Amino acid sequence: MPKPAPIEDIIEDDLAVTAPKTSAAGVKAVMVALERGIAQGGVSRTVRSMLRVNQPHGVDCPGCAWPESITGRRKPAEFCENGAKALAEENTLRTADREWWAAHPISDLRGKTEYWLGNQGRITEPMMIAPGEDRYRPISWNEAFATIAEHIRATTPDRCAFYTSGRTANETAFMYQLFARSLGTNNLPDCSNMCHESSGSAMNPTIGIGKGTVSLEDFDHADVIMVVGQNPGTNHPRMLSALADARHRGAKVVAVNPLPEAGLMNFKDPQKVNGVVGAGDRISDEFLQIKVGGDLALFQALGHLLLLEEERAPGTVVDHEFLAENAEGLEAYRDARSVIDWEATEEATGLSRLEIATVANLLAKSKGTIICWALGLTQQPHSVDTIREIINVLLLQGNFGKPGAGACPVRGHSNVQGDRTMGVWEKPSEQWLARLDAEFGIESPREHGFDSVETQEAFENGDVDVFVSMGGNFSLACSDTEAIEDGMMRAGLTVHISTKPNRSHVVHGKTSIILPTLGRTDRDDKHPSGPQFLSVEDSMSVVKSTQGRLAPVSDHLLAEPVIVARMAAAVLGDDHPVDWKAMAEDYDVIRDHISRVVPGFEDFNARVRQRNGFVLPNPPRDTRSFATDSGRAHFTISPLEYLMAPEGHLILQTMRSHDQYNTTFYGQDDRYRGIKDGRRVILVNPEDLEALGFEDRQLVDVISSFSGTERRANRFRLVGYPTARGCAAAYYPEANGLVHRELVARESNTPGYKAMMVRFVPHTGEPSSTFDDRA
Ligand SMILES: Nc1nc2c(c(=O)[nH]1)N[C@H]1C(S)=C(S)[C@@H](COP(=O)(O)OP(=O)(O)OC[C@H]3O[C@@H](n4cnc5c(=O)[nH]c(N)nc54)[C@H](O)[C@@H]3O)O[C@H]1N2
Ligand SMILES: Nc1nc2c(c(=O)[nH]1)N[C@H]1C(S)=C(S)[C@@H](COP(=O)(O)OP(=O)(O)OC[C@H]3O[C@@H](n4cnc5c(=O)[nH]c(N)nc54)[C@H](O)[C@@H]3O)O[C@H]1N2
Ligand SMILES: [Mo]
Repeated sequence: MPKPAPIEDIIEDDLAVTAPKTSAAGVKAVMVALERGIAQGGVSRTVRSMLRVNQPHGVDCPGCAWPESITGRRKPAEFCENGAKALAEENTLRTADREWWAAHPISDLRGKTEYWLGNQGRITEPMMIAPGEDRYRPISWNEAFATIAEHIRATTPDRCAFYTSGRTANETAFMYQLFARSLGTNNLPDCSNMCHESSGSAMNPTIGIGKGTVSLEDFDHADVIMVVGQNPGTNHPRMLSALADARHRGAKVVAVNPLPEAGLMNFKDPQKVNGVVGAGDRISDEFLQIKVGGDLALFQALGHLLLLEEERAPGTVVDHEFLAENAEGLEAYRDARSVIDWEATEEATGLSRLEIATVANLLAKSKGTIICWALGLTQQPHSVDTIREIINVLLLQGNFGKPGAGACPVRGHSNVQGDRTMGVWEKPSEQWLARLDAEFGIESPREHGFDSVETQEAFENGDVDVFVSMGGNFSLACSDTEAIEDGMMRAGLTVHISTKPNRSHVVHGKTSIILPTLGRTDRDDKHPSGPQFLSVEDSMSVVKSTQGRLAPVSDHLLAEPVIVARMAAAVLGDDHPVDWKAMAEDYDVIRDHISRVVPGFEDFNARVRQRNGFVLPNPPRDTRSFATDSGRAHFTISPLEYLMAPEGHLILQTMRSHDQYNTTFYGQDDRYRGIKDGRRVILVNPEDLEALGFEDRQLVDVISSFSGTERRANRFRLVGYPTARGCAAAYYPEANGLVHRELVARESNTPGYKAMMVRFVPHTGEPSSTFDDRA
């Protein structure tokens, strides 16, 4: 197939808006997926990769972390429109080769949108730009590793940071954290810091695990499933089948969201006849259109109502037996929840008392409740408290360790959960470090390292000499876009292990190196012991293998574990106790180490080769045990807290469109929300538009206020949209410049991407930053 034609950039003035869709998926979704795949990589590559996705011994979809069934219900095609787009992105035959880099001075690339950058294709060989140079030039792998070693040796480990994006496989992640710790730092920020950190911070101390406590099969048994702060139609489309099946069997589904997301309303299963022709299945029985940030108030009210009902009919709601055996703090919780300020609750949630009571009634009767949540809950100042209130409500009815019940934080990146299991964390436990040290004969540092917001701060303060990024697009994923870009450009060396060009490559350190790597779907067979595979862990703690089979677009790509091994060997020298080379040559060697260091991975090499992989131990789910300080689950008490917009302001959340994967854009549309050919939009309730004196489609500049400071982002178009009153929504990453770095969730330090206070002024025609210039 000839190299596909270059893409056209986004022209924001082409924006078209139609009514939001009321159902997700269906045949249209399959068509879109196939078209995108074929345009990028041709028919044969597309079909070959799509048929192997999420099948036993196949390739794990690089899209999301939603699991496949391990009990045999797997469909012949276990992928969704957006997973297929993720594959198409990676399988593209477009290349950003040395001629391409030579033709584009860095000043040009800085003026391009991320959409344009990402669509230039796969990077084909290592590239470097040094101080005084105006464009990237090819270098050899040896020269790249020698340069990295020189920079790292010239500084101290605490001035180096090693970022990980969640696509990184288990084996790579394990080696990467081992490298950082061998060097002497726990500066291991990761995308989890910006994502579900709040979930871990709430769950670890209360139930003794930072992961979900349900399996996919629990969806077959639950009476009530709540989907809170999550847009599965776009971000976890395969979850819709589980919800539709549950509803058919009689389970009630409750959606809680400021937006009436298409996938939460109706679902057309492309694998079923009615999905092809009919209106599709209804998904939600109840839809609570909550105000952004109102969930803590909602779950406190639900707790209050459940306790009232228990008082009315003792023994029917609260699971006293479970609580007596497994939990503590019920008395205090009951006292705290015995009173409620309904006026404040209605103001916080934007919901009526009746709406909340309807859901409380469903919960009271439920014998098994699953509560699912994602980023709508994790990226606000009071996020950790909100999630603790969910845990409280689950505990009351004993919703742990029984069929059809549990906590289900739905994870993002396909291996973000596994990366943490493999020790990518800036706050490792002593137990982890001791096991690592014993296995390898090294001495890991004990001092905790930087998380991602602390890394941002270090960049801004000039405290980063070397930044290494395993995947990801740090500058664009962070808050405070201008400040992080500026900080990154002052670092000594930035190194990006990447598949495609992105913004972080062009707002680089004084010296910058890009190391092009094989992707999930690429064949990894240049090893003395033959072709290699890797492994991942999904959102429900299932570990399984993943193996690509497609021919790489270039002969000069290296696999991620090989890159880490060669970098580590170059930096740490020949007499280092870790045998990096052996691990790079045969990934079974890495897995053998993992089996001795990571609990639950015993006999890893054999078990990962089983057809459906294996399930990690999950004490709350398996045996109702809670590894907290006291060995019991904890109720917690938080004051009522919610987001309050000052006069003339709205609460702004940022979210993903249907055509993007985080900072990667597949296209220019958000089909389900009816937005076409444009991304610089702010969705606002028409009544708020009127109250604030703005017109639909008016061009505005947006000003966010935080703690006496302001951030500004220019040239957005207002779009009247049925979001909750008092709230607004914009796309990530266009609106990231509006998020002040210090606006974070307490305890988890996750950026407040869904908690900005904004006002609008008519657009003045002045671009405010480089980022806006590219509109
Ligand atoms: N196709 C595709 N798939 C993806 C991704 C992608 O970009 N594209 N990203 C992956 C990653 S890394 C992640 S973490 C996940 C993200 O998955 P999601 O969490 O679904 O992602 P967001 O688009 O941020 O959507 C947040 C949802 O929460 C709602 N929301 C916002 N604020 C509030 C609030 O205060 N309360 C409530 N109840 N709801 C609120 C928004 O309206 C929106 O529906 O998806 C993963 N999967
Ligand atoms: N405003 C706002 N900001 C947010 C969020 C939000 O909801 N709102 N969400 C946050 C969340 S949940 C997350 S997870 C972060 C995401 O932050 P990141 O994980 O840093 O970003 P991604 O966009 O997922 O990374 C995309 C890049 O990964 C590289 N890549 C793709 N495949 C591979 C591969 O196989 N190997 C390697 N080495 N590289 C690869 C490509 O070069 C691509 O440009 O963003 C956060 N930022
Ligand atoms: Mo994420």
